[in-house]
Amino acid sequence: MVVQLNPRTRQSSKIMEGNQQKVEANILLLGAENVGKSALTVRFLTRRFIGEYGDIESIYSHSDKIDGRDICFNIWDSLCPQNGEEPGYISDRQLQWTDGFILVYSICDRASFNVVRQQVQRIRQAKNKLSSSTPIIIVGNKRDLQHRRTVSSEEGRLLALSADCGFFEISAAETYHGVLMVFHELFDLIREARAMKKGPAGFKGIVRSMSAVFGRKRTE
Ligand SMILES: Nc1nc2c(ncn2[C@@H]2O[C@H](COP(=O)(O)OP(=O)(O)OP(=O)(O)O)[C@@H](O)[C@H]2O)c(=O)[nH]1
Ligand SMILES: [Mg+2]
Repeated sequence: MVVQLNPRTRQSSKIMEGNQQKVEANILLLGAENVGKSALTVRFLTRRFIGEYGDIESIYSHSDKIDGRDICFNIWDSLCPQNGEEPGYISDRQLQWTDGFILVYSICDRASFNVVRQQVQRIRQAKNKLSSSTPIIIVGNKRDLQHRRTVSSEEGRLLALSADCGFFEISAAETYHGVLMVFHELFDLIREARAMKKGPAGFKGIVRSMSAVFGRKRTE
């Protein structure tokens, strides 16, 4: 089962995106050590859960189709900061690269929930370094380990509500579907943020492409 909270409606992104070009989205996974960032990434890329992932930091490219449109996801599976940086640290390079964040904690690890809380604050305070209002999805992972739960669903949901983030509780170990929902919901929010950023120019774009269609008809 997946618990979900949508921070905003989805309608505007669908209205604002007119053309059929391939769309790219850079997605950064953050969170404390051992919470399942790599498990989520690998589940999304391969539909599989393989158990152990090692200490690898990578950026993966993955093509997908959403609503008949080709999407290229670039997914940065980060490692918890080493080199003496504090656990919630996010580099400027990461902030500038990403179009959307997935912040992962484990429902059995309260310290990892606190790291996500810090990271939400950092992202919200770093507005000037981000290209636009960059969407965040908070993910409580390891939902299959109910007997070891130390963070309630309610706490996760409240944190998300307070900072205008999406929220899911999932088990990367048990289901592919929940992971898919996380990435697709974030992609919807990214499209929405881009459409909002475009503002009136987006509308001009629509008018331009309509006149191109009418123009072509007249010459046929
Ligand atoms: N029970 C359970 N275990 C999981 C789940 N997701 C990941 N794990 C396990 O948790 C451990 C850590 O998973 P990783 O995906 O390597 O975690 P990570 O956040 O990438 O860890 P670092 O890269 O070291 O920061 C592994 O042993 C996984 O098998 C889950 O949903 N349920
Ligand atoms: Mg990892």
